[in-house]
Amino acid sequence: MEMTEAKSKQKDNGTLFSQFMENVRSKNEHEAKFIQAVSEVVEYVAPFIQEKDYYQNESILQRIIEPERTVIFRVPWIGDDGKFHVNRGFRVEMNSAIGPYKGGLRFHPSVNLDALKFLAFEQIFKNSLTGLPMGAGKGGSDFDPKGKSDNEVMRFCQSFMSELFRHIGANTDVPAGDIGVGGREIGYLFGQYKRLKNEFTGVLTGKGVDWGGSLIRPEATGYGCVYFADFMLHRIGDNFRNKSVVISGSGNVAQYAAEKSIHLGAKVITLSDSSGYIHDPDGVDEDKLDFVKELKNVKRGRIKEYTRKYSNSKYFEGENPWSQKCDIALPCAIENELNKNDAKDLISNGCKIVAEGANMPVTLEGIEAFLEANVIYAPGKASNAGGVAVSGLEMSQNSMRVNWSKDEVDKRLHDIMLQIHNICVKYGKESGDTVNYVKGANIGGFVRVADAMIAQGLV
Ligand code: NDP
Ligand code: 2IT
Repeated sequence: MEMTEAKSKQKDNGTLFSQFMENVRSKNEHEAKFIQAVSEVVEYVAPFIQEKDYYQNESILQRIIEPERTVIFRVPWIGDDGKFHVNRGFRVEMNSAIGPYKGGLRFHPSVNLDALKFLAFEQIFKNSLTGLPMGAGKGGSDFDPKGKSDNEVMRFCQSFMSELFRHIGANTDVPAGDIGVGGREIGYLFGQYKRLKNEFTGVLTGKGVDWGGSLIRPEATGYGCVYFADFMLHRIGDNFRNKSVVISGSGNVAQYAAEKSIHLGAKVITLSDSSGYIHDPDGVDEDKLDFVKELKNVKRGRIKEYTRKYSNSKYFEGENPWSQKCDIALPCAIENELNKNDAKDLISNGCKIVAEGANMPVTLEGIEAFLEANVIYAPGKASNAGGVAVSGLEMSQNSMRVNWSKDEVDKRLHDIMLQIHNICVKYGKESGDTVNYVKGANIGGFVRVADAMIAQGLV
């Protein structure tokens, strides 16, 4: 039987896209995380552009996966003991179609080109969804700040910036924090940039509020993630009140996801770090959260110490929190921290909503399990966009030389998260009233950048 023209075109395109993924795999064969991130996007964007010749004729997918520029450099520094150390520094300048490169710096032993390419790729779609004029980048180093003195961290940051400064700028590339890079590191990096360029500009975000930073930036990713989860709940006539929430991580994102969950009347029962997790059956309240903030941000201690102070809680060494019964799960630590088996545990324990605070914390098989079980699942590029969104607001305030109030920034953050939610619903609507937020975020994020790339010609 002869195929209709449309069907035959569909088949050709199916082959075209499996060939596309084949090429991505062979060209980046040692980059498993990057391949994972690309295949999640292509799964949804490929069918969307099937009938749109202009995206295909202009090779948008082929161009969008290739960083515009990647810088790799040596970072030498001296330890407190007088010994020499060398780390590797990176900046992946991924896409500048809709604004200067924008994205965080990660200091963690797992940092390599693969990790940063996946993060920079995710950032394209995330930054696009915010509606703000920000392109995409990511950088960092395999330097491990754990166990280092403040002076060692300062010397490392100064050395890192001594190379990075020539590649960045307020209108070129604006780095920020990520894992292992918080207020302390941004301060040292900013100080060195200012010294080298003799310029006080908004070249980094996440700065201290007294020297160009924005109120609500520390809270933004965690708060934004909970706002997003709350919008998903509202769509099905529900909310956070009295829900039990399982959170992984105990760093910047986890702390403020916990804080906003508590504000909305939920009970946060877990937090974790790379050594294990704590379960508090009474819930982490605001006082207990203050203890965690002091423990992690000032004393730089381990989450295990929570159980010494709060005796009703229990520590699980070497485990993640996904086996705990909950209504809402917010993975806020690191990529691939929640696999298919973890997803199955959450599903069988009745979890209804998963919103990613971290970048790509759920594996592809985990996502599939959630979607099959009709768990409402938000990918990080949508639900954790609040951090970079407030970074964008910090850039605006720096350009205008003004400081917005806490309420002003929080309201803007809330509005941006709502707008992202609505874009996901628009592009992710499926049969009946269901929304596939992965589809919505990928297509919604893609369109703006792809159209800008076409408008700007072959670059
Ligand atoms: P932090 O460095 O403040 O905290 C990271 C947390 O994750 C720590 O509790 C850390 O524990 C834990 N962690 C690290 N590695 C592992 C592991 N292998 N298994 C379990 N837990 C681990 O980073 P952030 O909170 O800023 O970042 C967390 C996530 O959110 C990352 O995926 C980041 O990319 C993403 N994100 C961050 C944004 C921001 O604005 N900061 C914005 C958007 C996304 P330990 O102390 O033991 O290392
Ligand atoms: O993954 C992320 O979006 C971040 N780490 C924040 C980036 C930023 O530029 O604020």
